[in-house]
Amino acid sequence: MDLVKDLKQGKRRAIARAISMVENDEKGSRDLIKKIFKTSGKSVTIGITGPAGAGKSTLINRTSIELNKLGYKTAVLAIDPTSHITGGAILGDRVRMTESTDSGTYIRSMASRGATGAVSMALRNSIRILEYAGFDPILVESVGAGQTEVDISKVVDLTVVVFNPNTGDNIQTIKAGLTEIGDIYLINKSDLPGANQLFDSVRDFIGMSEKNPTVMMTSTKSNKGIVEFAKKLGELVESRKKSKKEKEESRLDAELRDIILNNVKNKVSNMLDSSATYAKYLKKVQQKTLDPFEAGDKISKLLK
Ligand SMILES: Nc1nc2c(ncn2[C@@H]2O[C@H](COP(=O)(O)OP(=O)(O)O)[C@@H](O)[C@H]2O)c(=O)[nH]1
Ligand SMILES: [Mg+2]
Repeated sequence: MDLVKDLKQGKRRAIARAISMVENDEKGSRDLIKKIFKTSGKSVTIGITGPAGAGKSTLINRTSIELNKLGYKTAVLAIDPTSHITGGAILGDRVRMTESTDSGTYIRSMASRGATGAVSMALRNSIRILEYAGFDPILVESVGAGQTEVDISKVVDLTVVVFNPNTGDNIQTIKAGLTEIGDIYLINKSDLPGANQLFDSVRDFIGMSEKNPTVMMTSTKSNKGIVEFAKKLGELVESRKKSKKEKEESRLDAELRDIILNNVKNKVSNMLDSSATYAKYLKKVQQKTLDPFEAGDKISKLLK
């Protein structure tokens, strides 16, 4: 099987295989990236973020159908922080998202296990794989936005923050720095009471942001606002395409630094494991005859 050739043809099994490879940092995954890297960095990526249960998966399902009607070929990566605990969330997402799979969207759940660095590495490379397979834009679903979890806003070109009425802490969450990240703020579940009020509060608050983001209301239940949302996304995708090159350059800078720092960290860690000097200073710190700062400085100076 020629994985690269199959990927180029958009074969789903090849895409699934390739993403698993980069996700697990398997042997062969670096070789794969080497082969597909050259043409990468052109597809626009859209992060859809917000609290669990906000309706992100349902919304993405509907929106991707509308985007495809506009002529796009959409793929979805769902980063699921709960998947390693229950495994159920992945299935839930898959079930809800099958509809859009039928309409040509590729959907994949990714576990967010491991260090943050490992997640963003897997994410960057999964995006490259989907791009090579012909997808543009690529939607990334993640739980978060100022809460905890994975911060995808540094990896994607556009960020959509999803809120719901009736959850009480929304405005607090927005005030906690959210104005910085959103290009679109969506009040989803607009069929529920309190939606108009939340829309007004978000709009008032967002009004102070330099980015001048859009605030919209959607309901997947009563099928309102989805077409408008997809249209707005389409416009933003086109405008982001123009600045994609500079963005890609600064991302590659960040990625290369990440890789080097990680390599150096591992290297130094291995050195310390077998260093007699380190063992000697550690003993002194443990006996409290030397403080950790002084010991740390002394050891660091000896490292080459
Ligand atoms: N009332 C209402 N419920 C919705 C709407 N969109 C999604 N839901 C429901 O909200 C729950 C969570 O949806 P899901 O898409 O899994 O949210 P996610 O965790 O943000 O991905 C599901 O039970 C959906 O059926 C909506 O517009 N209105
Ligand atoms: Mg979801």
